[in-house]
Amino acid sequence: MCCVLVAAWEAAWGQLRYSVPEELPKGSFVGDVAKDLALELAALRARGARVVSQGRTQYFALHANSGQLVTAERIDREQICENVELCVLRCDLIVEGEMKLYAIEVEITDINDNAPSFGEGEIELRINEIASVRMRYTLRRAQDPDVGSNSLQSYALSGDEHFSLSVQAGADGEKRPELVLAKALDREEAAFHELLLTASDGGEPALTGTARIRVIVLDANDNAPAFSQAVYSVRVPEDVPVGSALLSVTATDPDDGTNGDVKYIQEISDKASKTFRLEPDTGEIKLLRNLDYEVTDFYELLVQAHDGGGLSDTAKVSISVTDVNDNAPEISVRSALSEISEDAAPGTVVALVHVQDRDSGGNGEVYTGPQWDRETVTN
Ligand SMILES: [Ca+2]
Ligand SMILES: [Ca+2]
Ligand SMILES: [Ca+2]
Ligand SMILES: [Ca+2]
Repeated sequence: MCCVLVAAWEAAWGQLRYSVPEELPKGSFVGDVAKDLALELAALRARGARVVSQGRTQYFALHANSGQLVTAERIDREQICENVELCVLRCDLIVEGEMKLYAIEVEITDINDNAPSFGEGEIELRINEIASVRMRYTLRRAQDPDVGSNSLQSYALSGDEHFSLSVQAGADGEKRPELVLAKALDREEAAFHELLLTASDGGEPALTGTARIRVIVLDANDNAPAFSQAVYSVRVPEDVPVGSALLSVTATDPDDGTNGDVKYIQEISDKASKTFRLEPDTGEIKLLRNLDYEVTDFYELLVQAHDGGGLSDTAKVSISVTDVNDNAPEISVRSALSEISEDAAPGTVVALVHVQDRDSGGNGEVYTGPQWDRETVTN
């Protein structure tokens, strides 16, 4: 396998150049030094040939029996040649008996041993629900320390029709992913959006890295409170005690926080405001003073629901007061004869009596009958 990957470079100006992929196991074949330098193995062995790397770590060794250059360490291209496209290690073959030194260059070629990575944690974005479609949001870039086609090639986004992906190429050729708002948000419909950003390199096979994107949709006051009914009607008996709750009005607002906080207000110009009190927090309508069907049998109130962001709704409240038999009939003598002859003919009018009951219907019907006797009239 190693031998297939390894290719010997032509020796030029007495210099040997080889090329091996990174991450080969220790002892892997790099180049046939003895053959390429036309040195005899016996001479190499006899004269004490060795390979010395430039730098602290000895990456290569000379295999004494075969005269081959082999790896003395596993070589990680990304570690020794960070951000360098062409990664070359240099060493010298020293033949002590001949006092000769042959320079050797070994190019370490890249293998696709790193997947693109977005680092730790998910990407969190906070976007207002009224953000304009086509707004762009910069996303974290993925890193892939490999080079060429083994490095980062493309991004893809999945998860939600509200968002699409745009990849901009920077001046340095680096790809910058951006999230684009493709469809208007609505916090009341979805307060969060979960997306998946995938980065791929161009290796064979391609490696990928993913990042979860969590979009938190911030609230705007885009809903007015709405009453459950346009008109609330209630019938209450006139003797209902002061302080009683007669009915409740309810408005809902799906927004968040103060944008969805509903307070109820009774229109103060209303004459009914002295009789009824609307509780601002609950929408309960309570009786402030006694009702009297005989004075007012119908009230109409206008009530408003306000949210904390200045939007409101109005509803009508109709209160019908029903009669209770709370009045005795009143009798008044409008005119009467001061005296009457005892032989007055039957049918003589002796007094005009006015009988009144302030109640209505059956409660106000006055029955004048046998209890009316002579004593009552003359007294
Ligand atoms: Ca890679
Ligand atoms: Ca690599
Ligand atoms: Ca609202
Ligand atoms: Ca909202």
